[in-house]
Amino acid sequence: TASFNWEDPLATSELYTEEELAIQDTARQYCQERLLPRVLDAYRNEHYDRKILEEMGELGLLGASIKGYGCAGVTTVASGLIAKEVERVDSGYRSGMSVQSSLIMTGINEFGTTNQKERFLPDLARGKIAGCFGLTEPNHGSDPGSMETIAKEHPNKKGYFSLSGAKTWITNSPISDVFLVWAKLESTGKIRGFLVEREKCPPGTLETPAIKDKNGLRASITGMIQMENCPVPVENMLEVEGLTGPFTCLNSARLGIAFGAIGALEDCLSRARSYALERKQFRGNPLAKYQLIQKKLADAATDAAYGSLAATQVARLKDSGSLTPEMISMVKRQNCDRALAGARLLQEIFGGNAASDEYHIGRHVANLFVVQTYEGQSDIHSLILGRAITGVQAFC
Ligand code: TGC
Ligand code: FAD
Repeated sequence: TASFNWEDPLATSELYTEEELAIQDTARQYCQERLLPRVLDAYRNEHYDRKILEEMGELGLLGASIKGYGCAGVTTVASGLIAKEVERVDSGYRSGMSVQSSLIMTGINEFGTTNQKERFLPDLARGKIAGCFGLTEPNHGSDPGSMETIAKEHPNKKGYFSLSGAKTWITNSPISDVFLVWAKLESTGKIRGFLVEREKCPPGTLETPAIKDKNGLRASITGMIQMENCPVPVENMLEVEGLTGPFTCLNSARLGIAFGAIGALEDCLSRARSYALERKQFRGNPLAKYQLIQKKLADAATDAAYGSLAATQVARLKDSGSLTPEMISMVKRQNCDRALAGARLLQEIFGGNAASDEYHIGRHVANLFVVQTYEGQSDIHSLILGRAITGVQAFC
């Protein structure tokens, strides 16, 4: 007879193939053995170890669902499980991986020329080069369609565009070799994607200062992309026009976040459960004996189980070709909201010790606020869903 497993209450793992489970195991082993021992130091010192991308590349974790070009070609579910294992350690580590895998590599794979794919994808897959995705600007975050970054014909260099403008809050920008920058083409007013290569930019045309002193996602590096008449060859423009380009990349990354946020919540749950069993208050009773504590654990376990099931279903629908972007909005929003709310509640179980970073829970809470904000803040996903439900758009 079946018995209840608090770590997988709805037996979601039964929906995974043996290969998917093996990939999850490999990712979990790497994350627990190699990332977890580094995370406290990285978070305290706001340091992202560039070697992590190479290590992930060696294991085939980067751009894992892409077929060819040195990528593993796994299912969307397997790729989601990788995100879940990385974020079980820290959202910032998942962030560094998502930007490389889902944002820049997906952009090149979906909309790149054969030449662009051959030039960039194998090195990105191995983590030999680092990439980032520049959509958000200082004046335009939720509304990227109003971006001000401009690409125009270069006045002095034939066969080149000149890019000017600023992107902000860009994960990996200070350490990136290649930047997928979204800009409006002056001649058409349409948004286009450009692959900007750091080593080919003349001095003073590209700056990528880090944004320091963050109060979340400190194990990930974030910065700006400042461009002033930055020359980019015509052959580095992607073959897609309009917001469909960046949003297609975001579809992939947002689904990864739906898995990842649940990984973070599961880590909070496991740590809170252990703490509640060990910590004794009032006549030697463990906290776990008290009903209010049990309710917190039950709520978080339920949200994690529902979130895993839903993300798995959406990933399967992606692979069978029946996905709609609204499904992704639904799981990105719900899983981030529930992970953040759950982590905050579980934090209470640690009492004063929650204030020490050695218990890890405060780090997850601070990270999950950011995860709920980037790639479409939850209220923005509510509006995407509201538009799909009513047929009326409420953005402006
Ligand atoms: P809207 O009129 O809705 O659409 C404009 C065009 O885009 C197409 N489109 C999509 N295509 C593919 N997938 C999707 N999910 C799509 N959503 C829209 C749409 O069909 C249309 O095409 P066309 O051909 O008709 O022009 O655009 P809008 O300007 O009204 O947009 C509103 C809204 C709210 C949906 C959108 O702007 C939005 O999602 N805002 C949130 C911004 C966001 O998510 N930014 C993310 C920045 S990257 C990031 O945060 C990375 S963090 C990574 C990490 O560290 O892990
Ligand atoms: P705003 O758009 O100013 O929104 C502020 C608040 O107003 C939000 O709560 C929002 O939901 C609400 N709001 C906005 N419009 C409406 C409306 N019409 N109706 C109701 N409410 C509304 N971007 C990238 O391009 N690449 C990256 O790699 C990247 N990495 C990031 C890493 C970190 C650590 C952070 C913090 C951000 C990152 N971002 C990145 C940017 C991120 O995507 C944006 O911060 C996010 O999209 C929100 O934009 P904003 O900060 O400008 O907020």
